[in-house]
Amino acid sequence: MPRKKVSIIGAGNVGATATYYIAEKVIADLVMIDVAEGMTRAKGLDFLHAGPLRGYDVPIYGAADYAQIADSSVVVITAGLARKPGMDRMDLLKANTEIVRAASRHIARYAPNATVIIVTNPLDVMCHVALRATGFALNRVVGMAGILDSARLRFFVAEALGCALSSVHAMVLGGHGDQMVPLPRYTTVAGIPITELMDKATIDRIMDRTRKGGAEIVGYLKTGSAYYAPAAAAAEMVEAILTDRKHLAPCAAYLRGEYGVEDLFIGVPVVLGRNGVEQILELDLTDAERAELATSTAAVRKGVDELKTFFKVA
Ligand code: TXD
Repeated sequence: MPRKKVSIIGAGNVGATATYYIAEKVIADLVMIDVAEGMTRAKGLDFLHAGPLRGYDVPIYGAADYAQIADSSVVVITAGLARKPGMDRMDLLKANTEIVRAASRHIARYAPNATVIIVTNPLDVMCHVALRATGFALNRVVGMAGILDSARLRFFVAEALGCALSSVHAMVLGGHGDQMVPLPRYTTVAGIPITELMDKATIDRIMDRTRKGGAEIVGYLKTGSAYYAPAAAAAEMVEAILTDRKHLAPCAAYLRGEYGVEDLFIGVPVVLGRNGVEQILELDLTDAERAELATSTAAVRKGVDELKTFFKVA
């Protein structure tokens, strides 16, 4: 069976790193599209040169021309501006809307059967832009945030308990922002909720560090945002979809009444498979968790409303 094609729009830090991680899985032919044509061509060649050493043997092509993404099964949009120190994710709204909208129109034209994974910030709002601009079915547009946020939470829990990362599973709901909702009751070590294993002060500290995980890295980097873990999260989503893995993880999905939310992309547990978002799971939440989710949802709603005002998006 011929390998499927995966295209990455934006060959910057997240896009190029995700391309590299996917190449190492040897599950797809790869195309990177970027307005910086020389840079994307260079990275494509560089990745090919690494193939003999790293043990992957897949075509990887960097280009500026969207025709190259033809018939991709999955397209990941990472194109856009990255957050600078002191800059809120919402500050990126206007610039990145134009970029994501243009990319989405090209995807609809050249890869009409693709599932689209959005990475560009502000994440939940950009999902909305892509859904409208592609005209794709609701299950075919999904945002990457919860897998990254829960990976950070998993690391902090494993570090605090001194246990293996692979034993820790975590759940983070809500928008991808400081008001995300990490859920201690649904964060477990070998099936044991961390509420049974740690005191409240430790849990609160870990949850706070998870919420600020992106900002902590921006603070050190000064001129950009995290990209190794974000790229790994995007690569995991690509693999789940391409290999029909039915992977259950938090992703930004379009809600139609689930969790009491209508017409908004919010991070919730989903099953990722060949058809994109194949299921949305509704967890039982306490009143406090529900209230946190409502606050997070309101922040995303505000972004979408601003978007509608600026750009007359439906
Ligand atoms: O959890 C998450 N969802 C995120 C999101 C985690 C990390 C980064 N997150 C966001 O992803 C970040 O706030 C940005 O909005 C995107 C991309 O971050 P990255 O760190 O990769 O930014 P870079 O290195 O600046 O790369 C962006 C690339 C760069 O090469 C530009 O030339 C390109 O995007 N770009 C374009 N490509 C194609 N088409 C257009 N119009 C375009 N404009 C810029």
